[in-house]
Amino acid sequence: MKLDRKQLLLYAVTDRTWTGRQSLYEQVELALRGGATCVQLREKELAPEAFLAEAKGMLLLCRHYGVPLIINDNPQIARLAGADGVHVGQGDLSVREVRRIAGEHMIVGVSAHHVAEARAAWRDGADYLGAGAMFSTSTKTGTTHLDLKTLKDICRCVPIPVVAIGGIQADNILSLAGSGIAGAAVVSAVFGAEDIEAACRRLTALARQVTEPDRKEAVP
Ligand code: TZP
Ligand code: MG
Repeated sequence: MKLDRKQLLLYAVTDRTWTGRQSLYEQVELALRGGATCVQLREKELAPEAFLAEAKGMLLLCRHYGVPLIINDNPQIARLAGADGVHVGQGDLSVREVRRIAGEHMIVGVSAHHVAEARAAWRDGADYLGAGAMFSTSTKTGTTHLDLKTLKDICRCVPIPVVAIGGIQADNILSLAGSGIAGAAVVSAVFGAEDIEAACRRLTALARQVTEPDRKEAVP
């Protein structure tokens, strides 16, 4: 599956913190019903067998909605599950190593925090970049703040699409308008929402305003 920048509009990154009343699978389905355009399965604690079984189930779900499934960090799981891509951070495997393990056809996303990292990731063959943290977040520790100018510079310095990440919510996403991003990657404002489907509807409409500045649309 080749990546289109439109598929990055609302990039839902999973987190089990808010499961219990609903399973992660049910939560992802609500996000997809609400318009999430990409799903990243981010599992930091799960044993490999459970991770693989979950990835296979999520892939069927994502296929049903015509949305790519990206696996965080783990190209082996991505290959075995038949997922569409892998996302790696600066301290993880290189793009080349990911493709060697998971296959040349894989979508590979790389986290970048400044122009030099962005250009290096693009030269290495990344298909898209994740840039952040744009706002304060309690979902991930040890993040560094990335200002709007740096986000713009990153978007301008590479020909591949960029998603912003980190603390993005309905009440701050519009401040990213004009930065050049293809979309927003969101964890807590999706999976921590009381009504995940409604939260995604709203975030998707707002993200369209950010990525298509001339668009006039009612936001639910
Ligand atoms: N990478 C940079 S910030 C972040 C990740 C995975 C966490 C984003 O989570 P949230 O809840 O959308 O702030
Ligand atoms: Mg990582």
